[in-house]
Amino acid sequence: MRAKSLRTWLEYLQKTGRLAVIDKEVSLEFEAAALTKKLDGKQAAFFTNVEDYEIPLVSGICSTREQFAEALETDQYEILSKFSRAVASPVECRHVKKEAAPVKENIILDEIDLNIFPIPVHHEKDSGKYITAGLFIVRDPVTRKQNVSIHRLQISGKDKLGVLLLPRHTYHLFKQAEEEGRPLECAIAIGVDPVTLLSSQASTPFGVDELEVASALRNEPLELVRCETVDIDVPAYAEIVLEGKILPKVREPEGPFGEFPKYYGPRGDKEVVQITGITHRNHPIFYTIVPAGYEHLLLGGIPREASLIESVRQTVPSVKAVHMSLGGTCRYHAVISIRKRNEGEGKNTIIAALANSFDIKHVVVVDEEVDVFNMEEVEWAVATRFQAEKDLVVIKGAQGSKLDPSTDEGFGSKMGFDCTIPLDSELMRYQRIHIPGFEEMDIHDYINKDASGLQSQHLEKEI
Ligand SMILES: Cc1cc2nc3c(=O)[nH]c(=O)nc-3n(C[C@H](O)[C@H](O)[C@H](O)COP(=O)(O)O)c2cc1C
Ligand SMILES: [Mn+2]
Repeated sequence: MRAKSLRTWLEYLQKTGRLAVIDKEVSLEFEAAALTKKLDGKQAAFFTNVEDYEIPLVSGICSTREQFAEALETDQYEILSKFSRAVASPVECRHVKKEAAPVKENIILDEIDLNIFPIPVHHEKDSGKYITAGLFIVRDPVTRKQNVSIHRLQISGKDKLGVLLLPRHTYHLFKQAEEEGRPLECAIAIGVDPVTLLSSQASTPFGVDELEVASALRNEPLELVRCETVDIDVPAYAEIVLEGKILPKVREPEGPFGEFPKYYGPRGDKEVVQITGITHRNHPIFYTIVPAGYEHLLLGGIPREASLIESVRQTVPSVKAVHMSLGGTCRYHAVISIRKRNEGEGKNTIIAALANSFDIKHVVVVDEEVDVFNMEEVEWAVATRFQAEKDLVVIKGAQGSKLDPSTDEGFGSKMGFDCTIPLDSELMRYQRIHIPGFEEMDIHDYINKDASGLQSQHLEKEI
């Protein structure tokens, strides 16, 4: 299995020429982030020589849709159905003893100092160093089910993190604990395989353990081990685990921080995590996600697409494909193709998509033969199959993303483009031009093998 652990995945990337090893010394302040961004969508960046640190830093381990498909051992078009099946049928994880868990090779319970790890500063106006790629694991004390998500974590002290908890599952469990005056125990697993990483982003009902989604996706139970100082189970093959608790009734300044829409999230008083222990593998690798990079966008986008196609299917069963595009930050823009059977289904698709998530702002609906992943095709459909006065849907005054600066704290408009062809249109009108034989043709069968170029009699002047 390629994606058994971060290490096996990095080996796979290296074998296939997609791991850029950088031995030149790099600074943690901006330089590592800048280099990762230069390689975005092409290669992962593995920094062996981060200023003052022995520990290497890696970023961009999955920065294309194809790479996520490879990690899931499927193809680009099957990712969503595979992901949805795993969310619908999670599989229990397997608990292993400490001796069988590499993450226990080193255990630090005294003199905790997060600065032993090469933690970068990513963007110009960030408040400082941030851990961006930790799986944040907590447990529901009633059901004992765990919950997993990713939260940006500001280094606020040697053993203290500032955390942004948007109102979803972790926040809900923390508020319950805080109302009873209790801290909420947590563990932060850094450096896991890309499948487990993607599972953390699943949109599930409250009560589903995202690590069990990972087990389902891996076709084998994920191995977990109990923490040292908290009642939490963590992936046994994680590079690093930070153990701690979110403190009740404590809020401290956090931010600003460069976020996925390519703007800064503001500074404000946020919850605080007190670190109580650290465990890590021998020769650990520190992993960071550069915010707004393709890796970050796709991690959010793929699980959102899986949820979107399921909910559109309830209204329009003939939905074929969905794409939350990179330019729309993989959150705000959805392109959806359908096989239209009844007039008006294009509009129903828009309504269903906007109802799926408050983040979705603009929806483009196309017929099934338009490739939703090819944005030139999508633009062509908007250009030639859309008339604003009848095909445009605008909804004023709805809730959207608070991180979209064009909204009023999230309050704003939604819009849908119905680019489907009217069912009663005459055939030739929307007949795409086509060259017979084009699809089957392999251009290499035609071009001269020896690339000597034009014959001299065809040149203006002899060279
Ligand atoms: C790199 C990255 C950083 C994220 N940062 C935050 C964050 O700071 N705060 C937050 O609430 N969600 C953040 N998210 C989104 C949550 O992890 C995601 O919505 C998750 O599915 C929520 O899980 P839950 O439904 O179990 O609460 C981030 C996601 C990624 C991929
Ligand atoms: Mn959850």
